[in-house]
Amino acid sequence: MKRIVILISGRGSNMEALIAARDAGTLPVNIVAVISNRVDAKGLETAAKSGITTHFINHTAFAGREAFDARLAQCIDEFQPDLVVLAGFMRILSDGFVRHYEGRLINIHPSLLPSFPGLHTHQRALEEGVRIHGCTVHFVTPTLDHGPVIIQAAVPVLDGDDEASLSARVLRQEHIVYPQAVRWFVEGKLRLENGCVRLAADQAEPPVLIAPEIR
Ligand code: NHR
Ligand code: GAR
Repeated sequence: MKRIVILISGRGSNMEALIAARDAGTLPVNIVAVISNRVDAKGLETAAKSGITTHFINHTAFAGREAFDARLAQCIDEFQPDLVVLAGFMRILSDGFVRHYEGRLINIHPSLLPSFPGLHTHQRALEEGVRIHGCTVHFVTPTLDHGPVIIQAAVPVLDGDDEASLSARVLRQEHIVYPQAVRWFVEGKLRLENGCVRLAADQAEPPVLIAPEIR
């Protein structure tokens, strides 16, 4: 069974969705470790309760990004993962780190990239007045939030939405598309080839999800 390491910084609901899919038997994967850069990440507790090995690496204890990333990579590599999954991980990763995991490092970002890279995506979507918003799973490359897209889910922006209602609508879709992307990877249907996504999924599971959801 393929081995994955999950990196988190907070709540860990995307991590939970991966654990739930594994427990339901729909995601054949060995979650070998969950690593957080924040000691108070709720996801650390959740992971430990599921019997998963957890680590905390305090980024503020390092002189700079490279030093933190080197320690992080050392910790990850001890688990010999096939795939490293960023799930609400909030530290920008240096070029060296990203190159080391080329083709085996993925992220979920709470917008329809290339719109709204970076932080505060839901607030910015509301301010721009877009009618469609969503999330993107992508391979991580050195350029922040610009890696090749694996799968996207779109949701409507509704009159009266605020950051809470919109982010909740997007999050429900995140919990569907992230397990799907990881499943494709561990089943050998997904890989990065010359900087492009190669996906061998059948038509029953297209790499786009349009949520008609109006709540
Ligand atoms: N690293 C690289 N090189 N490339 C990407 O595409 C990355 C990445 C690291 C994280 C996740 C990303 C997101 O999905 C991600 C993608 C953190 C920040 C950020 O500005 C931006 C984007 C993402 C994650 N972080 C601040 C920093 O100085 C800290 C913010 C905080 O701690 O709250 O690192 O949105
Ligand atoms: C998710 O919405 C994820 O897409 C986003 O943070 C939330 C984490 O929630 N990620 C980023 O913004 C990365 N910079 P979770 O901890 O409950 O999975």
